[in-house]
Amino acid sequence: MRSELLAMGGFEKKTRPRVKVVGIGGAGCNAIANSGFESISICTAAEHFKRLRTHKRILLSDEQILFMRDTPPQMIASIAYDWKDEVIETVGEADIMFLFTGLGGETGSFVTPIVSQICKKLSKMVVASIALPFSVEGSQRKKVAMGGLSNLIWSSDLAITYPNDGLLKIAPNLPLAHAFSVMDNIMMIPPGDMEKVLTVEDLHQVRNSFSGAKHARVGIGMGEGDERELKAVDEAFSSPWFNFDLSRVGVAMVIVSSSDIAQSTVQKVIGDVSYRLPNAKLLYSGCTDSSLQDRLRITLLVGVSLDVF
Ligand SMILES: Nc1nc2c(ncn2[C@@H]2O[C@H](COP(=O)(O)OP(=O)(O)OP(=O)(O)O)[C@@H](O)[C@H]2O)c(=O)[nH]1
Ligand SMILES: [Mg+2]
Repeated sequence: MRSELLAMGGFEKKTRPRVKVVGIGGAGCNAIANSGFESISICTAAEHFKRLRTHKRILLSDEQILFMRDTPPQMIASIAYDWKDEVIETVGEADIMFLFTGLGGETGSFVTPIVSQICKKLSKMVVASIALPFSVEGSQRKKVAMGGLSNLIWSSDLAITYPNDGLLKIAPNLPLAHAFSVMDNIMMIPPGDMEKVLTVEDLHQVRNSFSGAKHARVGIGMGEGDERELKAVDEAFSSPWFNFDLSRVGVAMVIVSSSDIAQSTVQKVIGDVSYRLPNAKLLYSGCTDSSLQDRLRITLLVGVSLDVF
C-alpha cells in the first residue's frame, strides 16, 4: 500500500507559529535550561532555578503538589484555584506549547497533566516531551510514570516519550549528566523544527493527524556525502525509541533540514520513509539550516498508541 502524503508549511514565508517551552520538575527544568525559546520553569526546589536563564518561573509548595496528585486533570477546568491563575498569567499565550518533563517523580508526574490541560486554553497545540525513568529505577517509579503518562496523553494534543533506557544505546559510555544533556539536545529538535517549517494553519492538520495515536516516538538521523538522504533515514530508523512493530504506524511526520534544501532531496527522503512505513499517512516538510553545512538531518516523528508495547 502507498502511504498518503501531505506537505506541510511549504517554502514560501507564511505565518510561523510562536513556540513556548515549559519545563516541569527536575528533568523538565534541566531540559529547557539552554533551549533558546521563550521559556517558563515550574519546580518545587528553588535551586533548580539557579541554572536557568528562563524568563519566568513558578515555585510550587509541597501542599500544591499534593493537591495536584489528588486532582484528575479532567477536573481542573471546573476548579477555581489561585495556582491555576498563576499558571495562566505566567505562561501566557502561544501557538505551540511544548511541555518538558520527566515522569516517575512527584512534580513531573502530578503537575504536568494539569499544566497541559490549562495550556490547551492558552495555545493551539500542546505537545508534551517526556523522559521516562530507567528500568533500573524500579517498578514503583514506573507505575507513577505510567499513571502520569496516561493523564498526559489525555490532556495534551501529542505526548512524545523518550525512555531513558535509550541512553544506554545512544550514549553508553558518558557520565549520566552528559548523557542527559545529549538527550536534552535531541528533545529540543522537534520544537525547533516545528517552529521553522510549520505554519499556524498547519497546526490543526497536525493535531488531527496525530489524534488517533496521541503518542509518538522520535528518530533523528544525519547523513553526509553520497546518498546522504538514505544514510540519514537509516540512522533515524535506528532510533532506540523505535522498539515496536513499525508496520503498525498509522501516521508520521518527517522534517528534512540541510543548508541547501531542494525538492528532489525531500522527495528522496519521503520515498524511503514511506517505503519503510507502508501504512502511515506521512506529513512532511523541508527547511534550510546553514549550520548543517554539507550534512542533511532528518527528524522523524512516528505516531504509536501505547497498546503496541
Ligand atoms: N532525560 C533526563 N531524565 C531525567 C533527568 N533528571 C531526572 N530524570 C528522569 O526523570 C525522572 C523524574 O525525575 P525528576 O524530574 O527529577 O523528578 P521530579 O518531577 O522533579 O519529581 P520530585 O523531585 O519527586 O518532585 C527520573 O526518574 C529520571 O529517570 C534529566 O536531567 N534528564
Ligand atoms: Mg524534583
